[in-house]
Amino acid sequence: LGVNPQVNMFQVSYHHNAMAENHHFGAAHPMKPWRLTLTNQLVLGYGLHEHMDTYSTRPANEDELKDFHGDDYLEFLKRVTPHNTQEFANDLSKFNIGDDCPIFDGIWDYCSLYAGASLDAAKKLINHQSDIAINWSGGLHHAKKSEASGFCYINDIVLAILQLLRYHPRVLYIDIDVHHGDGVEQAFFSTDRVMTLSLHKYDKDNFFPGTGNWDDIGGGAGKHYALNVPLKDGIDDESYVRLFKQIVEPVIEKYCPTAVVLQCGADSLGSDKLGCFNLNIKAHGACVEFVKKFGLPLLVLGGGGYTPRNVSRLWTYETAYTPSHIPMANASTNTICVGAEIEDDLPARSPYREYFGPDYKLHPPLSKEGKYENKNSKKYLESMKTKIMEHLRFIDG
Ligand code: VJV
Ligand code: CA
Ligand code: ZN
Repeated sequence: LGVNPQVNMFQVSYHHNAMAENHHFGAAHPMKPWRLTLTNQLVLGYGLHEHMDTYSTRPANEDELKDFHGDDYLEFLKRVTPHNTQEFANDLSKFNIGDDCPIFDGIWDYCSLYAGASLDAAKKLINHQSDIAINWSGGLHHAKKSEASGFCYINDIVLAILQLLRYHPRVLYIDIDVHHGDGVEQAFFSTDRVMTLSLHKYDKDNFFPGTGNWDDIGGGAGKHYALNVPLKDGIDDESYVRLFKQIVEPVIEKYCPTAVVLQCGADSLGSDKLGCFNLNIKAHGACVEFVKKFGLPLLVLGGGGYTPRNVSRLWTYETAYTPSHIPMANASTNTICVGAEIEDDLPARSPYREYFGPDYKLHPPLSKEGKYENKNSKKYLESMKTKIMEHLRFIDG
């Protein structure tokens, strides 16, 4: 592990609580909170905690959650258990409880912990106690005011942005999860104080949540302040990173955000159990690095990611990469958040090493030739970029 403190210009805070990881959505459910245990073990295994301020997070309290969520919905989440679910029969459909969002043991603790972590992280940025704040347990972008959706119950992102808005005039939200960041977009649909940008697989009828086409742009005072980049199956490293940079740079230059929230859903990686893109870890990380280099207060959140070994590889790499300011050409290998260069060989002594075989590498090839052919032509991607540029003409920073 090579860390050069001279080039480590960013103070990074890492918000973590092992309690959140011990929850189970159900045996066969794709959302597996223990992917966070795997991530934290790798982060510790590489010694990255020595280069960050690590905080054990506390649960958010009900008043904090009420900043966005409905009282009756919160009351329901607080009281419902797998054993008393029958008593809440009328509420289940109202709050969209079902296969995607089941009731499981400790659901309230789980939700309040990941939300508390995002709120703590936002407050570190507000107080200038950190430049980059990381919460891998957050990023649950589908939750609505009074409705669970897509494995998300409490929208920690909306809550964190509401905190940032107390001190920051303009917040930019960027979402690289393979799914549309619909809950965050909806919450800030009609304000120009938050710009939301989501890149995602879009197929109205066959891919969740079916929203986020290019003509979905916000409304009222927020018209042109919601941006969506609908993509097709199989997008590769080069096209994704190029498109991301081509869009994010002018967005930041035009909108002039004073803080940025980045949802780093790992289901946009190749070989994800639910995803359909073809990205490798370095390409996903290059997007995080690109955002980091603007030097704005940055809240880094998790999100989707359904192949736990790759989720943990990615978020470890992005943790390492988050505090450096080393120009890419000079960085000999891999450094995103803390500016630490971490080896491709995974730490030798790790309690979960068996999950990473047979290669035991940080960067196994994830893009599978033929699995998802790249259906995004150069021409299509160019046209999506052009559409975004047209909306940006309406923005005055
Ligand atoms: O596609 C859907 C909705 C259905 C109805 C419910 N059935 C279970 C699945 C089809 C139309 N939901 C998506 C939700 C994706 C949420 C992504 C969340 C994030 O990454 O953006 C942020 C954290 C979906 N895709 C796959 C599944 N649900 C799925 C759910 C299961 C399952 C297998 C697949 C739930 C339980 C079990 N297996 C046992
Ligand atoms: Ca997205
Ligand atoms: Zn997702």
